[in-house]
Amino acid sequence: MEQASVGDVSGPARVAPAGEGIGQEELALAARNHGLPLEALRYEVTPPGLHYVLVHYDIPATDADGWALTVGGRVRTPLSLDLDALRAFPAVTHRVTMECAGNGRARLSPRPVSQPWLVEAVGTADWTGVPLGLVLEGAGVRSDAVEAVFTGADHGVERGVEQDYRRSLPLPYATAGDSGVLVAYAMNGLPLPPQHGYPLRLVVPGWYGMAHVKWLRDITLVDAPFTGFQQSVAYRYRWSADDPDDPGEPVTRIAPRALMAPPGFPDFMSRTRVVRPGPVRLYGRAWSGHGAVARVEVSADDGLPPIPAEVASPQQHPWAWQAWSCTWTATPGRHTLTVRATDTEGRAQPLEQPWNRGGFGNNEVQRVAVLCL
Ligand SMILES: Nc1nc2c(c(=O)[nH]1)N[C@H]1C(S)=C(S)[C@@H](COP(=O)(O)O)O[C@H]1N2
Ligand SMILES: [Mo]
Repeated sequence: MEQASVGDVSGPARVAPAGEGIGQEELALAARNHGLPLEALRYEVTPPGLHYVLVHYDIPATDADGWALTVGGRVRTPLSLDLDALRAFPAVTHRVTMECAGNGRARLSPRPVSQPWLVEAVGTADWTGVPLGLVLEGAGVRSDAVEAVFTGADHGVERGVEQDYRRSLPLPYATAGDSGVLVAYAMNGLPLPPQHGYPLRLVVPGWYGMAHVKWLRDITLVDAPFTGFQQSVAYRYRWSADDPDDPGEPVTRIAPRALMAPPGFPDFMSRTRVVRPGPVRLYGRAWSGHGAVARVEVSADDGLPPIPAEVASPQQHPWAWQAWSCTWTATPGRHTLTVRATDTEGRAQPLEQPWNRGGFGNNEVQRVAVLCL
């Protein structure tokens, strides 16, 4: 009998040729991994079940009883911490906006074939847990440690590589108090739901979702940069379509984005918004992993000057999205509303797609089709 291998069911990454629509495999992923219904932008903290979800493999069977987080590698004292041991540390809560690095991928042309997000892979939660620095302090980080590698309890195969989901963060960034990295055991004051990492996950404020390792079971400190699949193969910006040797640049922090809660009411199928003439309050949320959002502008039609929006102060929650709002006077006809965020570092959302082979960080401005009756 011929030997079977995981490569038989797990092909290489590919970009859809022109004209190839979203296929069955992408549909299957989209049905598992849901986004934030955009009307839920009305909530500062995303209600349970409306936060986006992304799971590469399966949600693993995990049980808080008997769960142990092991800490090892380049440490003086390897640890095995159960949930009670973690809850004995002083608890910290951070409000964090999390976004999938693949958000916007399905709007790219040509389209990288993967989870086909449009713009909705985002959510905000209050995460409670232990600062990573405190956990590692207990283990005693050796001076030759350069990175911490985080392993989840889920297992799968991806592009022919069988693996546990695993990502790393550089030291000392990972343990610095002001980076806000948490080993979290609660979401919005309750134990983590299964799909969000029960019983433990990493939270890395300001970074795209792939860094926030769920079902966290092990932290290993290493003396050389980690080169696992999710670090060196996946989650790289590769700007050229066809250079197979391009190592790419790592995907890290979240690029700025503003989203609008859809105004008026929708058509069931086309999702086109319908409004009546007169003042329409437009509102939504905006965020950036590089700092606060300084400015949000809405333009109601090409050629008209943009409407500046009021943007809420980020003061209390520096890692959470900021509410914005403005008033638009709708006139009969078809309109395209465009919303654009600029952060305090001067990064503005592009008007055209920042294409890359994995379809990461596509923060091209949102455009909302509206019919005014
Ligand atoms: N163990 C594990 N952690 C993971 C993932 C995963 O598949 N396995 N997916 C990552 C990705 S790509 C994203 S975008 C976020 C999604 O987190 P959420 O489902 O809680 O929104 O989890 C990250 N952490
Ligand atoms: Mo993601």
